[in-house]
Amino acid sequence: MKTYYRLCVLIGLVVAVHSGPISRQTYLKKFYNFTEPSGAASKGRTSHMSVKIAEMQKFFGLEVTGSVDQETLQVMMKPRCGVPDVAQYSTFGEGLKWQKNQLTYRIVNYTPDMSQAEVDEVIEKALQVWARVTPLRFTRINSGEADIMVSFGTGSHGDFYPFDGPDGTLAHAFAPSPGIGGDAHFDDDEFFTFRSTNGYVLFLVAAHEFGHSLGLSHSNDPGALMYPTYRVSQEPQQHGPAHYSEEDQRCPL
Ligand SMILES: [Ca+2]
Ligand SMILES: [Ca+2]
Ligand SMILES: [Zn+2]
Ligand SMILES: [Zn+2]
Repeated sequence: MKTYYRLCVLIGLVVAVHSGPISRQTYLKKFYNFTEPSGAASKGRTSHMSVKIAEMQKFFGLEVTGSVDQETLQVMMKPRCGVPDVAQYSTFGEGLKWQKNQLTYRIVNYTPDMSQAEVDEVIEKALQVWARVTPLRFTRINSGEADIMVSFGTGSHGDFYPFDGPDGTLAHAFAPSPGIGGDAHFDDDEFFTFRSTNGYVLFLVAAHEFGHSLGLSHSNDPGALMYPTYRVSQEPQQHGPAHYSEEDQRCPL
């Protein structure tokens, strides 16, 4: 029995270590196209890594030192979008545009965190954010392939970008193109919420992801909707849970 107990503690520790904060290396690989040089170039690896750290520090307006200090580490640990900040290197795509203004979307499945009616409303409102400022119009379909397929999944979920459990990456979306292009995936290991402060507000995450679905990449303006990390403003909540964009639009929920 005692051995069994020890084993459980041990397994618990292993799980805790593996689900801990993302390593700096993984972060730079995922979001800054850090690649490990092959062969004996371990010195090259260190300097290549510090170039990538500097790139990340520059993007977030941190002091550019090329080494991971406390402030840099704090940014790395923030929950964020899974699309890289240097999108030109990524198969998520960049600079692509839909060749039409009438787009379809389909909600493929639902999160258990919210009612289906809430998810439907959130997705529609998040798309309307973009319909208001572009010529694009969105029509929902319930079967077949839509331009923007919206789905919830955990871990490996059918593309080359597995989710990572609670926190870390919250969602990702692909730039316009046929097939997976335009599609938005949400990590269902997160707790999503309609409007409470407990959990990630799905509207904020979705409105950001749909920016990628329409071909936008990340902005380094902390006030912009396309800023890569998740945040909710601390202002009084008269019109909704948060304001989210550089045009100071307010959440319509
Ligand atoms: Ca698609
Ligand atoms: Ca996650
Ligand atoms: Zn993003
Ligand atoms: Zn995905």
